[in-house]
Amino acid sequence: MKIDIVTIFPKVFKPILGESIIKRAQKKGLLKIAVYNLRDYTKDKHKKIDDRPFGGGPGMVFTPQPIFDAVKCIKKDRGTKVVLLTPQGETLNQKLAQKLSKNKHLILICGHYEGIDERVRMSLVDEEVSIGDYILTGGELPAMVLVDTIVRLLSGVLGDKDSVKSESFCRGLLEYPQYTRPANYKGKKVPKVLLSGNHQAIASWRKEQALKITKKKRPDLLK
Ligand code: 9D3
Repeated sequence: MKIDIVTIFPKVFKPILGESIIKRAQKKGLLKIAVYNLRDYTKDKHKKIDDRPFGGGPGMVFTPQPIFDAVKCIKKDRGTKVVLLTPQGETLNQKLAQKLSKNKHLILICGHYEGIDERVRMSLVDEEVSIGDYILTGGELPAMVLVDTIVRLLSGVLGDKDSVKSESFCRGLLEYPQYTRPANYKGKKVPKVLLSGNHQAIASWRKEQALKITKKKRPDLLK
């Protein structure tokens, strides 16, 4: 998979995308991420990327030209999906991540507080994504969140141990409680069943716990 990110803050991506699982996925050749500075696509001599809104009002608006030119340069074919990170988008969840992970090529455009010219949304954007109902200063963190959740779904990225498959064991439920040694920590004991060696009993205890915790903390997941 190829993911291209268009942003006015290219530097903030390097330390996050250059680490751990995302770095490994790129080394294995399962994924290629590139970050593009929107300012490099301006034709304006001052590298201006925004302007005052027509009709007046506070703030500035991203001008269409640099975004159109950046996407034109980066886009490969009809298989490329252009995603705008914006508070107006569809809220990201595991299902949307799964859907987006099926694409060969994504272009992520990081929106900003100032907003972008509507013609970009109309003519360039295939999908608008938000990461939740709270206000951030820009689409950079949401783009990184989106990349992170997509990358771990690509086949071959995770090892067998922490594989995506094991999530289907208790799919849709919160995790059961985990314990490790010692079996008795300053008088706080690990549930006996986990020390019993009875795998069936352990499995049903975990299922029961997962259900109980989900009912208490996230009843919406059970519907
Ligand atoms: C002034 C009105 N604002 C709408 C509530 C406009 C606005 C605020 C913040 C426009 C953009 C932003 C910056 N945020 C994002 O670009 C963003 C975002 C977010 O703020 N929350 C959750 N997901 C996302 S994805 C992109």
